[in-house]
Amino acid sequence: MAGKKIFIAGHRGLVGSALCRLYGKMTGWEVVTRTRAELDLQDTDAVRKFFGEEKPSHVILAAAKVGGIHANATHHVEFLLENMRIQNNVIEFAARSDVEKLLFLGSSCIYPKHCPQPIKEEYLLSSALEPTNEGYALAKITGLKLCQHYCRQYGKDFISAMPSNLYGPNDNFDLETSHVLPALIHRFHLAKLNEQPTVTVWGTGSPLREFLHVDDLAGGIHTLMEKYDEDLPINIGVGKDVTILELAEIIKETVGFGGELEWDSSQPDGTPRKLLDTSRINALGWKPRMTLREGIRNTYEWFKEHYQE
Ligand code: GFB
Repeated sequence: MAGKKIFIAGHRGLVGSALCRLYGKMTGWEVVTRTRAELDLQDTDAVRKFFGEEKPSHVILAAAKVGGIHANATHHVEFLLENMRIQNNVIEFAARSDVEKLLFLGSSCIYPKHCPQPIKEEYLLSSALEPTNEGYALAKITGLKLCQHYCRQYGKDFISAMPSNLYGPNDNFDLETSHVLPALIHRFHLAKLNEQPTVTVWGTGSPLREFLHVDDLAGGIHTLMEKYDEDLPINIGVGKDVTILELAEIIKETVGFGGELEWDSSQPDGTPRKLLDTSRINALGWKPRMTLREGIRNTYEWFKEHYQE
């Protein structure tokens, strides 16, 4: 087969940069990327022009407006509008320019707030969503449904992957808008530097979360690009979870902070648990390699080398 040209949309982000690290090492793949200044994925005409000129054979849609529980709970309009604009443009013009395969990235937050755990893909839309991220979840559900119907109606090999909570290099570490793992790395790091007696952690500490390092995710995505062509979304996760309290204690130890934890119960806990059933992707031969402690160590080292206050 002629050399494959893959467009990695969102290449500077947490997931996109991990995909570039992986595909950049592989022979037979030409990687195409565009910064937001070069190509605004919310601009329909610009996306149409890009696909008409570049004609990638493969697309991984890892570009999105993302954020932690506080950012999501206070910006449903932006999470809905911007993500739907991005995914509608990329998915439609990938279909119109005969892209051979497209993978759309969703999130474990698309599943109902209360459903049996671990969560199987068929539980989608079986009951109400978690309110704090309804905007983002609805956008991601429409994206996976658009791919599913392009597959069924037009025979497009457009697949959707639903990862658990992610972390790793190039994450957003902002104390207010980021996800819990990078936020706590940043917060414990500052507390250690400033010799603070305590660190404040949001919520009660009792929710459970499943954390997958993005370099493991990238391997899972490549497995799906090579071996998966069904119209059902497919989960990618590590198959076990930890409480926010346990996570905070691992990060406290990794950073080397000697003080105490304080809990800010004015902040929401969000969904109580969202552990993914990963038996379908495991059956394709993929499983994660990194333990949570190794992944947090890797991420903290990256943070110390790159993060500017
Ligand atoms: O990672 P996180 O922001 O998002 O929050 P979700 C996870 C849990 O960590 C919540 C607690 O119970 C928070 O109360 N937490 C404790 C903190 N301290 C902090 C902190 O300093 N920052 C943050 N952010 N949380 C997201 C969705 O839900 O999951 C997104 O909102 C996306 O749309 C993402 O789907 C994967 O895991 O609750």
